[in-house]
Amino acid sequence: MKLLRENRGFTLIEVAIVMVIIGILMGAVLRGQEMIKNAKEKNFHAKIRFLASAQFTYLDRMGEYAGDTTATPDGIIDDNTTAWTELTYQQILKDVDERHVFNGQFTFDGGDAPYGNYNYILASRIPMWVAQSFDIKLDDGVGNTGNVRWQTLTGVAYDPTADPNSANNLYWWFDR
Ligand SMILES: [Ca+2]
Repeated sequence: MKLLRENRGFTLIEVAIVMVIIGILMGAVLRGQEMIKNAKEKNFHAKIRFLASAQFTYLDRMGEYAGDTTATPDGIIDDNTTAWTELTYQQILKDVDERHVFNGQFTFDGGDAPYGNYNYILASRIPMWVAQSFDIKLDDGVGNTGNVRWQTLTGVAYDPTADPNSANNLYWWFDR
């Protein structure tokens, strides 16, 4: 009789308890992933805005944008390397600011279509959903119109049906 009791396997209650524990653990993992996702998105938004304000700080201090290398500054950033050298020399930015949380980097440039008279910050290799969320915050939420634009790494412009995690390059004409 004792032997029978010991070999009876798991009771329903025991199975239920184990399932509940597994459920709680999975919920915690998913919530954790969601929190990390949100934190990275917020960090990215804050960082790119910080870079724009860094250029305005430099403009205020030096009378021209960092990276505007024409002999008589024309207001258009034309050299990203110089932009970073000047911004870090003025201690407005640090070298590490050049990279973002999605493992791509920021580039300052300007003078390109469709807004040849203005400057942009390019953020490379960010998930499409982050590009879109930034566009919604600052612009129109559409990838091929307005001051915020994004496209795939191979230059395919705005495809709202694409995988939201696909890598995109984001352009923000921050001084327009
Ligand atoms: Ca847009």
